[in-house]
Amino acid sequence: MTRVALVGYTNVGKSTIINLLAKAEVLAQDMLFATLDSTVRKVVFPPDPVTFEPCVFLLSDTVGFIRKLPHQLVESFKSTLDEVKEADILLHVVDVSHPQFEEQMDTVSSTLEEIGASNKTMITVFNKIDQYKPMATSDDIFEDETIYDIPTLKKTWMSKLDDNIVFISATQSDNIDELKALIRKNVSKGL
Ligand SMILES: Nc1nc2c(ncn2[C@@H]2O[C@H](COP(=O)(O)OP(=O)(O)OP(=O)(O)O)[C@@H](O)[C@H]2O)c(=O)[nH]1
Ligand SMILES: [Mg+2]
Repeated sequence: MTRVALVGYTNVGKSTIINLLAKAEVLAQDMLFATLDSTVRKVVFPPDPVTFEPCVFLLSDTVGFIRKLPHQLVESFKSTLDEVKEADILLHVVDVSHPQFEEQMDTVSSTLEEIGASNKTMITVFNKIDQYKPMATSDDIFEDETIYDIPTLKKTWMSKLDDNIVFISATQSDNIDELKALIRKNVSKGL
């Protein structure tokens, strides 16, 4: 079965997303559940309306990646790393409303590189668009101001990422269908 792991900096919304994806569509009576670690959920999306293709995968939540790991988190981080190493697909969750979200992404990327997990299929999930505040930056030379709203942001370095990116709000349930469609596309590729 395809394994999908949620990775990302701490507090970006990973647990909120696993609850969102696993709540309505989890096969509650499935006995496999009992043998799984509590942070792993079996997720079943309804068959695709056109192809009737089912979409079933294991989704694991993980401990947030941070620059300096507190001592008491080291043990849970080890099991997180195992989940990540065993995953076929990574859902990299980013809190796009955080002023340092780009640095946080770099921290996650270098951690993934260190554990040899940087070549996995990755879906980048820019979360918390509901509280994103467009930043204004002025150009030093021409003094013209660019307002970095979401559409402008998408045209920056983000446009160089592949099409596996999605902007959502997990708490407002914005664009969750788009996220599900991306997961479905990548899970079925791996079949
Ligand atoms: N405004 C807003 N808040 C969100 C959104 N998604 C999650 N949050 C909030 O962000 C906080 C952190 O969410 P979690 O799901 O616990 O984040 P996490 O990545 O699992 O955090 P760790 O387990 O600590 O690494 C919670 O207060 C959530 O309610 C969102 O789309 N918009
Ligand atoms: Mg969490």
